[in-house]
Amino acid sequence: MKLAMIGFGQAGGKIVDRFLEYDDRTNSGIVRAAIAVNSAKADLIGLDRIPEENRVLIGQARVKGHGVGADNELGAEIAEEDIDEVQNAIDSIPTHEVDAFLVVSGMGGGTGSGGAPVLAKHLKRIYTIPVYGLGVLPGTDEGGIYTLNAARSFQTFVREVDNLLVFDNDSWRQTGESVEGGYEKINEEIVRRFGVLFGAGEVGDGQEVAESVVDSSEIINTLSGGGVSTVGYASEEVELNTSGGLLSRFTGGDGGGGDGLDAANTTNRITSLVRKAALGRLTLPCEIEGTERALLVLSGPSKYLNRKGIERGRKWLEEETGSMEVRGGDFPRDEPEVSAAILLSGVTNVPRIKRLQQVAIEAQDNMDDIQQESEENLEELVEDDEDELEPLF
Ligand SMILES: Nc1nc2c(ncn2[C@@H]2O[C@H](COP(=O)(O)OP(=O)(O)OP(=O)(O)O)[C@@H](O)[C@H]2O)c(=O)[nH]1
Ligand SMILES: [Mg+2]
Repeated sequence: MKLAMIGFGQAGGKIVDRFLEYDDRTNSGIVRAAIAVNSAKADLIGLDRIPEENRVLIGQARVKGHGVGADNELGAEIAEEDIDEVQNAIDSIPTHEVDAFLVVSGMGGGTGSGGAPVLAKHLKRIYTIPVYGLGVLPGTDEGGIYTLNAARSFQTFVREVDNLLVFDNDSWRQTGESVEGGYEKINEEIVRRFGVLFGAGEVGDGQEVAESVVDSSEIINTLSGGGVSTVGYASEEVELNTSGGLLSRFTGGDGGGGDGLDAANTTNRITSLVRKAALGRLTLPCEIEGTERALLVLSGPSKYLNRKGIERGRKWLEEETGSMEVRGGDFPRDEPEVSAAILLSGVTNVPRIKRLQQVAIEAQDNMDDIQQESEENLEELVEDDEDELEPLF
């Protein structure tokens, strides 16, 4: 499917930049337009691929191009104040050629964390196409302010978008790596997983037509109904030789099926990839049981894909998730691997989110206490004043 991607804040901009690179490399055609919004000038300059005219600096009057320093309320305020500037950039994209918006942001900082939900709300008011969020949760070692920002941002972001796709940095960070090097790898993982999913609905001319190809409406239907989504992924290398070519005649495939491939092997490979994808590391770890809707996308050279494998994988997913709404299909690509990507939409049992919600509630209680305290202080002050003033009247 074709997306208009808007990266909000530094992480958001970097990830959209990587999506453009992925699009170029794989010819997947999912990024119809790319925009970056930030309050930090240096971060916008540091982007590689997003066109310069699509880089929008907000909050100049307030923070002079220096970012908001993880103040997410300030991030939200400047997004509201400068929403027209963001809209100007969006005006230049052909939204009639776009299937959905994808607003991408790191939820732990200030600019993206505060601004992305504001932008999502604005887009929903103006456009009829779906507005999805791709929100990145901070590592738990980043500190309290990042966790608190994420807790707040998550609450509003999930309410404003049609579906919030989540990636949790915390379960993907690797020890012993520099933060930057770590983000490089993490961003690659983000782009691969979401790229395969969104790319599935975008089989172009000249590509082979799949047996049961996934199209954009299936992605949209899986995401509709809202809530939080997570993505599982697994892949296996296969030989990429053109059918009827020299290599395939000599190697004879691995069992002597119709086109040199054993159908049972093909089916078994698919079913085990589906299990690995669903039971392995998800972008947001959770219990898959209780998932409301799911979409299974099998991609790879079409001779390695078959309907039976996909059907079995789909059935297995239905049993494991308990969902009555599991879609599945294939995405033929000439790459030397077969992969299974699984979108689990409307997941309910997510320990990380429960902890974040707890943090938000505690912070709210603290705020209420502080507020009440300051109100009491104020009352006392006024009373004191009244006491003192009384004799005068
Ligand atoms: N996956 C990923 N996460 C990142 C990356 N850069 C930052 N983050 C995460 O995103 C959070 C927010 O950071 P930024 O995006 O830099 O924050 P910002 O929106 O620019 O806001 P301010 O810098 O406070 O103005 C951090 O706490 C990290 O968890 C990145 O390249 N990839
Ligand atoms: Mg920043």
